[in-house]
Amino acid sequence: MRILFIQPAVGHKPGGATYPKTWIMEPLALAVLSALTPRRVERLFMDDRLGEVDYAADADVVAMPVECYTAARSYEIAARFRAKGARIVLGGFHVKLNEAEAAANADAVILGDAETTWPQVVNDLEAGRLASRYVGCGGVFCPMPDRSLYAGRDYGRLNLVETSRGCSFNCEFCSVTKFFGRRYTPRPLDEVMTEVRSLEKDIVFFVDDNLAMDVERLKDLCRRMIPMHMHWVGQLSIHSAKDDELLALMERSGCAGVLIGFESLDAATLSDMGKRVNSSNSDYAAAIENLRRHHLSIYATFVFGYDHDTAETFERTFEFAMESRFFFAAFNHLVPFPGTDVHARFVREGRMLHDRWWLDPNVRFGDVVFRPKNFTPEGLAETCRRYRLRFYSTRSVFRRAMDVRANTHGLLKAAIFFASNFTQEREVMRRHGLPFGGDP
Ligand code: B12
Ligand code: SF4
Repeated sequence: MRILFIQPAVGHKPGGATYPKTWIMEPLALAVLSALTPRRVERLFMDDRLGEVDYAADADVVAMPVECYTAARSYEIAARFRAKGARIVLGGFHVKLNEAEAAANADAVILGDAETTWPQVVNDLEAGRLASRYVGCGGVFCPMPDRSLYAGRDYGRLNLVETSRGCSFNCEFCSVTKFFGRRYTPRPLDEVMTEVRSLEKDIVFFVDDNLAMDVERLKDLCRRMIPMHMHWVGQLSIHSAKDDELLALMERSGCAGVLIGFESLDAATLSDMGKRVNSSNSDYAAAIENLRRHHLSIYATFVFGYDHDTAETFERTFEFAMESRFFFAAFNHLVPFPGTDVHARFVREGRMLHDRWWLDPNVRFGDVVFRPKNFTPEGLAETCRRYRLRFYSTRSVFRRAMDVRANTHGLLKAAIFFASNFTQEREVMRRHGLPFGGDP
């Protein structure tokens, strides 16, 4: 049996435009699937983001991870291979949260993790008795993802590693708690470190939804990372920035920077978002100062389009982002992902502009798909785009570079700061208007 693993893109702009480079990282879910596949099965791998889908390939089975933004493209690829007789197996966030839709485009859907489902799927495929749905029960991590899958492809300097899954907060716009339930599953740190020791690259992206869900465990991870002399980045919530022992350990263990969802400066908006962890840790300035003291760069993300947001909210947030000298900042508009509470609310309130916007050929990446209160949808989308470009303008990059402690501390960090910030303007334009689906 021959299985073809495909990492789908969001879509492709016509005319051979380059896919957003910062979105192209190792597809970890596929390395997990590959590791769980018995060696007797032949494995092929293509990454659509690198323009690699070859519809002439001979495969018995095509397996793809599906996110909301990649759903249209995944279904398009599935249909082409299905027409040739291949069996289609789909898994990932979007599949669990939109089972009926995914099932209509597949022979089997996997709801949840691969670790407790995929070995059975492969057995059933070989025996010719594939079921239409498999439900993962969670709690298990693949001990060693098969990174040989990535051979011959340049995925840049980061290795992606999981140390836990899920988050017990429940923000209104987030898919994570809908996928995992409000369940946080830590992975044994011995297993994490065995994987880290096996890596060929020296920068690790810990992809956990919230690395600081268990602060004592994160300290333990840091202690184990110190002798590795590697660099790492990760995402965590703001409450962790109060813990000086943690920040000192993060610095010593090679943490270069963290992504923090600040989301909003407005208490009423944080309350609407259900972002309680931020509401109860509202001294952002103190948190930022603590992180900078430990030379930790900050990638701050903000969400705009909630009912209290106005044009003034953007200006105030921009000024805050500049004063805080963030390494990166994301000016995102609210996206009602299907399955989330905000999507259900907007449907109830009659504010969605499209039914299944993620499959609508008239919608592009960057479009606002609901009716905001104080903006037109186009106005909100355009304002986000304007502020992204302003944040990555040359003037802004030099102003933010002046934060020597966090952004340009040491030659290597300074080089990374300038190189990555100066390419962001182009990245913003590459993402903007990207269609959902379409061959390169
Ligand atoms: C790392 C990451 C990224 C990286 C990309 C990494 C890469 N490979 O290129 C970066 C930072 C570039 C990124 C970008 C974006 N991301 Co992102 N990302 C993640 C994150 C944090 C981890 C993903 C990961 O590697 N997990 C580890 C693997 C092992 O887990 P997994 O993918 O869930 O797979 C397991 C199961 O789901 C299942 N499974 C998955 N696929 C399949 C397929 C089959 C056949 C089977 C059997 C099983 C199976 O088995 C796996 C092992 O158990 C997730 C959050 C999360 N918890 O997953 C968000 C997440 C996937 N991203 C999200 C979003 C929105 C984006 C962006 C749109 C953000 C933006 N505005 O720019 C872009 C889109 C990029 C794109 N699609 O091209 C959302 C998707 C929401 C949704 N409903 O679809 C998530 C869920 C975050 C969130 N809080 O909502 N992202
Ligand atoms: S803290 Fe982050 S990962 Fe957790 S629910 Fe909120 S947005 Fe999602």
